[in-house]
Amino acid sequence: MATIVEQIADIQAEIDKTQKNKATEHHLGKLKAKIAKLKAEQEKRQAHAKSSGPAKGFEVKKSGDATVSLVGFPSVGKSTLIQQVTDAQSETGGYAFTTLTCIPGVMEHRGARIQILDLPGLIKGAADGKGRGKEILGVVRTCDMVLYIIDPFHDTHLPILHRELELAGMRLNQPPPQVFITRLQKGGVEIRSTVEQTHLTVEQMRDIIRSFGYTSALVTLRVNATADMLVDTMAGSRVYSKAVVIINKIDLATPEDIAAIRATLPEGWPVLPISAATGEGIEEMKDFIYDNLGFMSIYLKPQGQEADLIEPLIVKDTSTVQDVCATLHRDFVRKFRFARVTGPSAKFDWQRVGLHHNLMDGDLLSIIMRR
Ligand SMILES: Nc1nc2c(ncn2[C@@H]2O[C@H](COP(=O)(O)OP(=O)(O)OP(=O)(O)O)[C@@H](O)[C@H]2O)c(=O)[nH]1
Ligand SMILES: [Mg+2]
Repeated sequence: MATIVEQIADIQAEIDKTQKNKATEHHLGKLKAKIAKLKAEQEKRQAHAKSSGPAKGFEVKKSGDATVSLVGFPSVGKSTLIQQVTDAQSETGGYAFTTLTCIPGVMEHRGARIQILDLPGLIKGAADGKGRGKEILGVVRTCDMVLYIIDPFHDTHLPILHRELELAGMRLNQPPPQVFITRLQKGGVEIRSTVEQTHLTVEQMRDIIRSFGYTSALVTLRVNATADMLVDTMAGSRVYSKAVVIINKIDLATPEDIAAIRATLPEGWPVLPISAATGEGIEEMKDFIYDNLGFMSIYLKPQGQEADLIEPLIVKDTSTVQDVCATLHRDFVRKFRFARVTGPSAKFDWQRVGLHHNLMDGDLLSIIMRR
């Protein structure tokens, strides 16, 4: 009997050689469902085998307002880059696998403390454990954002890296699918849909759901669901986060080289060319990271005191007054009366607002509480 790893590899090989089109989607979906089930089984066994947490050299103590991981092939310049923007001492070298463990550094920018993790180079087969791939991907999964680093001379790198992350259950630059599945005791698999379904028939969907061992379930679809979406929702261990791309070593490239590599990147992904060696683009990169993490700075003016214009509060850029109150102290929500705002989100200075007001970067906020 083949081991789980062999079984997964066999099924993956079959997926790879199957053409992707409407006629094969259901078949591929079932194969992917099988892999998802086998992986769940494998993770369960591994969790039993070693209960001691991350491998040595890969235990990361999270710090700061967000964490970003550097993901790239060996020798693309990850360690050179982290040295440019943080205080981390990560060895660099002109040979592959200079970095062997996870090395954290902190970049302070626009009032935010952003933790950056230097990692060993990632190679093809990483998701199966090649080159400490499992340890690396385990760290990448826990981060707020993936910073892919490529150079202008290898247009195959990004697709390979991206595939390894996908195999490790990461879904980047895409929202979780609007698919909701609740297991039921009886009644079979019922599918309710708010939009037209063109990818799969109801019977094919039932088939995929049943292959996870669910005989009865309520499935609610708010999207035109693909087999991947069903499998991802059933598998449950997917991580949805953001990814950006840095093109390094532009000091060695012509503008044409850079344009050519750019043209191969997925549409709509944030991209920035830099040179970690000469420092070109490094200042822009700090803004680039900060902006893509989606932060904003909120200045606080305690009631009856001067505003603190030196140290803003760094919060997610989707935050409302209530979110800010909640980060400060639970009393701020419980005893909240109203707030006053001056700045980009205010119609006029010291506009009176409630808990659901959406704040904007650079706002000055004063919270008025009940006594
Ligand atoms: N010309 C040029 N060389 C660079 C640049 N960035 C890094 N290098 C060189 O590329 C080599 C590899 O750099 P590292 O920073 O060690 O690469 P790494 O991605 O950390 O490599 P691993 O730790 O092995 O995965 C070193 O010789 C660096 O000096 C760059 O922007 N331009
Ligand atoms: Mg390195």
